[in-house]
Amino acid sequence: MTETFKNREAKLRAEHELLLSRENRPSPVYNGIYTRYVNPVVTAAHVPLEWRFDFDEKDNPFLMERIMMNAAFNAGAMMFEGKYTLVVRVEGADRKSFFAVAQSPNGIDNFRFWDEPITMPEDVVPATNVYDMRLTQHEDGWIYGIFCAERHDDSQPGNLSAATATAGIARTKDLKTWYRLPDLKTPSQQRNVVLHPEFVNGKYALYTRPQDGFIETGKGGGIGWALVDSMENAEVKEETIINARHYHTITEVKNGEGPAPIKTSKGWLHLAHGVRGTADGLRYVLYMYMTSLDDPTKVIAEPGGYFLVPQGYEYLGDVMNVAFSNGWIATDDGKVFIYYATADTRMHVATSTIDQLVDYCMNTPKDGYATAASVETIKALINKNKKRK
Ligand code: M1P
Repeated sequence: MTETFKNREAKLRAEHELLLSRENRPSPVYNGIYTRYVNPVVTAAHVPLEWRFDFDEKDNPFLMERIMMNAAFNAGAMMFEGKYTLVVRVEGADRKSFFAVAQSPNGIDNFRFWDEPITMPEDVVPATNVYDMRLTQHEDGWIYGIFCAERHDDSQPGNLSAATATAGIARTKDLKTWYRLPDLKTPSQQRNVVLHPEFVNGKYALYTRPQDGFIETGKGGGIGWALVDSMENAEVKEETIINARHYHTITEVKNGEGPAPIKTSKGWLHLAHGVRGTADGLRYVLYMYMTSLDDPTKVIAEPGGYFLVPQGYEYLGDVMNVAFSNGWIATDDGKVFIYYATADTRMHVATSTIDQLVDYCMNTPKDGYATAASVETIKALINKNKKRK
């Protein structure tokens, strides 16, 4: 090996290690609801060097990056074997997304990918692209991953952008070996399908997001709910909208369930994304709601407005003005680690607690659906503060 190659490799490895081991710090910005962190937790630059560089000098004398990575975002999350575990959507320079596990000892920094990405078996018709896995540790004992399986829409042969979105389903016990189940059968296209962690009336329960086309939800009214008999041949026969979209709100254009909900003594905590149109394109923000423990289709709290939006540099990236989350982790001591992606580019964490999130959901004013109602809500708070002793 030449000295030049040796030095280049050593520098590359040292810089990579510096990034992986970089300590994260809480952001000083306060809202009492959650704490953001200054550094992203996983980026394309975190992807192992072995996946990108050929370290054989004979074949790669310039030590070129042979396979570039574009982004690492929209990760499913769970606590696995005592580690904060993400199933990251890694996207290569070729625009293909794949899943890869990254783990951290503390949830806020030191995320490291496993040696190899996940080999996801195909359904009968192979997908062109797979992304945005929601992980659910189900009470049946399996860990389920539900994700979007995208294929070209062959009913429009001349249109290269025509695609279909279907919910791909796989399950595992160890996050290494995945057993693919048939894709979800539904009357419409589907993205953002999430498995509820418990049986409901002896059935598997799914949060769905019916959509008319690959991008437009059209008359698909919001986040749906469907019971299915089995995950081995899951078919949605009846779908009820449990969290509807509304005119002139953050969900006007679309919404979608985030990660599987967290069970609390006060109800199920949900994190979701809402999409509105702007002159500059779509704006994706995160919002929360709660459903009843007795009847998970019944919304019992829905704070008005957004919960989290991109801040500062987070706006910048492949798809500007996007905050998206499909992973969070609740720990036994009541903390919640919210993993969110920004601009379809990178992963971040914000930390909170079950108590804070329940308080946020129960006590944040609802959307009054008009300016007059918003002003009254603000004035009520001002008056309350005036009366403060
Ligand atoms: O680009 C923003 C997001 O767009 C899609 O989300 P939705 O189906 O709700 O519109 C997905 O492609 C998602 O991956 C992406 O982050």
